[in-house]
Amino acid sequence: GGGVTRFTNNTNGGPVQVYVKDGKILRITPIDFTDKDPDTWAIQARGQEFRPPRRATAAPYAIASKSMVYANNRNLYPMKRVDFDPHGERNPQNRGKSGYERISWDEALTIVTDEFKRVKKECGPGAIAVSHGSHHLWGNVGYYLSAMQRFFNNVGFTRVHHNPDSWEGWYWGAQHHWGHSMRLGIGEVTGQVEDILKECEMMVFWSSDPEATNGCYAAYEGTVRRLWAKQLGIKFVHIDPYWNHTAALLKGKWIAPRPGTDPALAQAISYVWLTEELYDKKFVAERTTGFEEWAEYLAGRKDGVPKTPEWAEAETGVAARDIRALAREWGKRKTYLAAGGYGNGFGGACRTATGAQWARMMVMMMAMQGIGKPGVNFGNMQTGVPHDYSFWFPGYAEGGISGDLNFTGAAVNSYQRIPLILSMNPVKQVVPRLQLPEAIMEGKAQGFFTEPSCKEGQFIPYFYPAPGYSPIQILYKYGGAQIGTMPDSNRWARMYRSENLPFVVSQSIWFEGEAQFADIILPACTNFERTDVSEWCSAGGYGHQFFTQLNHRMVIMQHKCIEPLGESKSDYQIFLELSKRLGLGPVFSEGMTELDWVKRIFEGSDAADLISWKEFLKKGYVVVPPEKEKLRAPRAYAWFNEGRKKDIPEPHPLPGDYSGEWLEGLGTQSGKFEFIPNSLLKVDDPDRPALNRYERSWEGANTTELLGRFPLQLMSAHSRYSFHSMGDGKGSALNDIEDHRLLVDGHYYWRARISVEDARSRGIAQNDLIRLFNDRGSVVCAAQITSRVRPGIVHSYESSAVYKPVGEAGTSTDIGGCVNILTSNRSQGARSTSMGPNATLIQMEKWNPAMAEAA
Ligand code: MGD
Ligand code: MGD
Ligand code: 4MO
Repeated sequence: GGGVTRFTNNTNGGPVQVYVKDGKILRITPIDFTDKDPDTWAIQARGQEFRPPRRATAAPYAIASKSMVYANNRNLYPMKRVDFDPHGERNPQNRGKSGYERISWDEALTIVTDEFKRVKKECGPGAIAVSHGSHHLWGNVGYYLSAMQRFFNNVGFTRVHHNPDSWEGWYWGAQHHWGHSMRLGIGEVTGQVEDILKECEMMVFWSSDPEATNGCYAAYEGTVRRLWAKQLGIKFVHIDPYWNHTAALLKGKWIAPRPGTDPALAQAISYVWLTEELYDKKFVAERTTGFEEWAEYLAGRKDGVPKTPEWAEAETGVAARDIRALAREWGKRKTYLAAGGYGNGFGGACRTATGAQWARMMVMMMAMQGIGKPGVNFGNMQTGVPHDYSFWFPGYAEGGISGDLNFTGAAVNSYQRIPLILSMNPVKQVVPRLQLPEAIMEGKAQGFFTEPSCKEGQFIPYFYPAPGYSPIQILYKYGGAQIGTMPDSNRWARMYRSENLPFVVSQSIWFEGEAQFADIILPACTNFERTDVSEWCSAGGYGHQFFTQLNHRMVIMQHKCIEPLGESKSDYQIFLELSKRLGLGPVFSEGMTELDWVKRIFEGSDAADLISWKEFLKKGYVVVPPEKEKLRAPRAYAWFNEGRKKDIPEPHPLPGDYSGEWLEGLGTQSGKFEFIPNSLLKVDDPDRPALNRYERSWEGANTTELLGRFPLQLMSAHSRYSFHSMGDGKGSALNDIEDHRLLVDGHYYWRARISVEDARSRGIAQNDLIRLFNDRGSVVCAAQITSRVRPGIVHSYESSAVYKPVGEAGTSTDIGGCVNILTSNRSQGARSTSMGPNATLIQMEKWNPAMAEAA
């Protein structure tokens, strides 16, 4: 009523309803179901029935969407840096210093396409590099893997190749023991919820904080399920140097190892299992290889160091009696291991010097415990909901309208179901994202691929510049989060000032982070200002079946709720306009509008079997009915445990990756779980020995020399409130959460959590501004003094959207809160391209703005 229209849309943190009046968003709310929506599943266990509430939850950054749309730093008009002249002086050294002037769309687009043509003619293929984030506002048409990929394939571009940052240790380590390359090394995701409710007695959360990270994209869907586990009296243990939000909600035993020493803790637990015969001998004998050699290592038969709880106490700071008690209880009870927030692997302590060692230990421990028998598995109630796994709607990594069969997951389903003109990038040069600054400034870089089709793909190195290709001349930056999100990120600020980079375009929604270094800014709009369609929490690709985290699968019409603000345009429209100037307009659009594409995707998907197009447009969403109880997907790894062929609904691994018959065994050479992986034996990598022996972090509690100057270990986890940079800064409502940022003298400072003891010894009081620093840089945060961290540890979040140096960019103190300025860019191994930002030592002191001049 009152001229208010209710639309729907979808976000990284849940689907929402959007109330609009007079072309303005009034409010944004989560979706409650009606009686007309299909039934909700229920599970009977231990004499009770468990059924989730009939609604969709929403994350803080979803609810804050309105303030992101109307942010005070929206890019509303095309802009040109005042002292950038494409036909004269370009002044790259002034990027980030000089201001901007408004120009017309026509002028902006012409400058960009003229530059494309110029560098292609003058320098040759590869001169245009494209750098995007890992994430995106939700959708299948507007996503970077969709419209952007389609456009740049038609231009030809050097891809800035992402390391598997969400999966690091799992990808480079764990997958060699148990396969799962197509999930980048993490495990199967079916049946865990029912199994936990029926069988499980204890859950060990190991660097797992789903109440902060929601697994990924799943809002608070898993919370109710974890509360069921609590209600059933399942015992909880939390292994995390930070008393995290999940621990605070569920309670239980807190074990706080020194960051990065976790592999030692895991080895001591395994040692107790070995010596006290608390492991599954039958499983180990029949389903695994290499255990004898591993057992010898644990017992210290060769190196003379038995991996006892006392040995681990010295490394980890965890009392030997606690380690022994945990090992005994774990060995005797039916236990689930939650590794990382998603539970089945993915994240956790994988982004540190010892990340691959840790992820390897997680799967090796589960192999000792006989994974797949009732009540013994990976999980934390985040995955394994009883869904209809046969229902298909494309996830974003299935490439949307890209038509790209090589680089997206389009070849799995999309290309057969959603006909479109295919596209392919003729440029084979790639550059590792983690070394983009070196590639530009020093002219060379080397990387290893994120390659999901097999576990050996990661061993193949690539080099920049690639033979026959031009060095990068144009950086086309889509979004601009990386000073907040990439390790040792002052490098990015320095890169932008380089003479080697004649042209920088930023296609961004907000003027934040890296956007201030662009020569031309093309203003994009949010998903609330354009049309799209999507399934909630469906990633596709490596994130196969991510929707398993939800209580209900939902396909959402992403209505265009309001007109784009100012002169901003959807990314699709920007790429269409650029295509037109390259003579590629119809090839890009196929004569279709964004709404036409949405309809094509909808009609190619199984959603069209559930609801008519008209009804879908009107209602805005459709809930997928749950699978009938007797058809429910089986428990993960039950097939492997029981020695049967694989019977769970996933298309992994590729047929050629089985060593026996199709569906027989894991994706390893032996088909068994390999304690000493054959694939690692073949490469002889000193940083990843086949025998997963404990190696200390290169920057941590044992690097005594550094520790003298920088005695604190910095942890930079994922923000509970924003989704990386999305939702942070920009005058968003999230700024008002004092746990996220704190307003001091008109500036919202990023938070750092420090211990009572470290605060006292430095004269720091609650909410004081503090300067965190090391040899790499210096960042100011507002102190939050808390007992949730032990002395010696500073806990903060990565991913500040705001980069605000007080002096020279790239060297001076940042008051925006980009703690990644402090983190180490060292790869976890010389033969991998991986990040280990949690291996970082710092010092801190009180700060006041007057110190800015000195810094
Ligand atoms: P995002 O914020 O996801 O971060 O790091 P990034 O991928 O760098 O970046 C998305 C960018 O795309 C933003 O700039 C956003 O504004 C832009 N964008 C989003 N939607 C649109 C759109 O519709 N149009 C346009 N034009 N732009 C859009 C994430 C990365 O961070 C990840 S995934 C992990 S797992 C790592 N975690 C991590 C850590 O644990 N510790 C430390 N220290 N660092 C970390 N960095 C990594
Ligand atoms: P992290 O916050 O990096 O999240 O999900 P995760 O990788 O699970 O780490 C989880 C916990 O590990 C933290 O509580 C941290 O204290 C602990 N930890 C860190 N180092 C160590 C260590 O050495 N030992 C031990 N024992 N614990 C350690 C990441 C996932 O989250 C990803 S990859 C993405 S892209 C999404 N990002 C994201 C976001 O940015 N915001 C929100 N709200 N949700 C998100 N969900 C996703
Ligand atoms: Mo990630």
